Amino acid sequence: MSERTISRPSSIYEPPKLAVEGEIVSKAEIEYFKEHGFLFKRGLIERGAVANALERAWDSLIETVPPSKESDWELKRDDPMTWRAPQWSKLPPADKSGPFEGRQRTVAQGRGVKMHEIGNQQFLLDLVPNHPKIREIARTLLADRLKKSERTRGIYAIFPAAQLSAEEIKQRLGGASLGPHTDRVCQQLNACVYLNDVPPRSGGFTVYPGSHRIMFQAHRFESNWSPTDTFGDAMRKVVSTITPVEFVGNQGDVVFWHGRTVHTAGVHVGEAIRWAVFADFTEDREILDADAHRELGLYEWFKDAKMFKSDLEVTDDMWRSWRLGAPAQDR
Ligand SMILES: O=C(O)CCC(=O)C(=O)O
Ligand SMILES: [Fe+2]
Repeated sequence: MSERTISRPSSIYEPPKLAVEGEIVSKAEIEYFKEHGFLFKRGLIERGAVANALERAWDSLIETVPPSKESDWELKRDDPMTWRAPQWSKLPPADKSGPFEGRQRTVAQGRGVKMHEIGNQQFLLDLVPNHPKIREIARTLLADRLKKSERTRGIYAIFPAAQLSAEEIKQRLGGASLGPHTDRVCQQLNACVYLNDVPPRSGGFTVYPGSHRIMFQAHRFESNWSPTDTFGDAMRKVVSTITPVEFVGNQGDVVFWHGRTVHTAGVHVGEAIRWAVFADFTEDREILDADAHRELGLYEWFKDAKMFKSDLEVTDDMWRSWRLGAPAQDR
């Protein structure tokens, strides 16, 4: 798809002051979300709760992702010097059938680790999709009646590289390491929660502002994966014309983004691990079952983004399914 189009370099996101004291999402924030496709909310989750989740993320990593026996690399959670250039053992392949079909329970590839299997644990459900503030924001933006959350996608870590040469750093800052894409299945509203502080150029989640409007029009249906034959061109247009923004943030900050937004893991030339939880929100509508997803080649067990049984055709009005702060009884 787009992976081969080289991205423009990302810039660090500078959040405008749009929040209004006492309002969970201000009118200005709703307008901003419509225009740009995302909303960055600082300090949404209490640091203590996030710090506990981060400890559990480490426990899980150490338990499920062993270092390669062929290398002398050792990982120590309290020693950041050991975090660079991880060398993992090969993890069990994805199941060929059954509930975990098609995707490894944990994926450890180079510097990226995606711990999907723990994504349905209660502490993660409580921390992210069921967190009162996060849920309230998702309800205000998308729909008063959201699908009950069954899981998050899990915890996604990006490890620091070995010492990079000046040339390698230059290339990465130039956009060479970015992998812009959109997600499939059923895309309405997503969230990325930082489990640790994420300084500049340290793997911060990165989005292409306004790309949701372009990519929305490159689908047949509003939310279900349904790319039209303009999809590739739309992607190339986004990646070649929009400067992506990287979210620098703190533990407990949250990025909400429209499901059609083009995004990527950010440039990482830093020294720390980027720890984040990704979650999906959809309206509470009738959905296809697991086998129907398999038949469509869209069985992604680690996402709470199931295809709607029937979806609306794309029109010029991309917001007709969205609440966008309207009174709940109007929907
Ligand atoms: O880890 C990240 O920052 C991005 C992950 C992502 O976009 C994905 O897994 O679809
Ligand atoms: Fe993605």
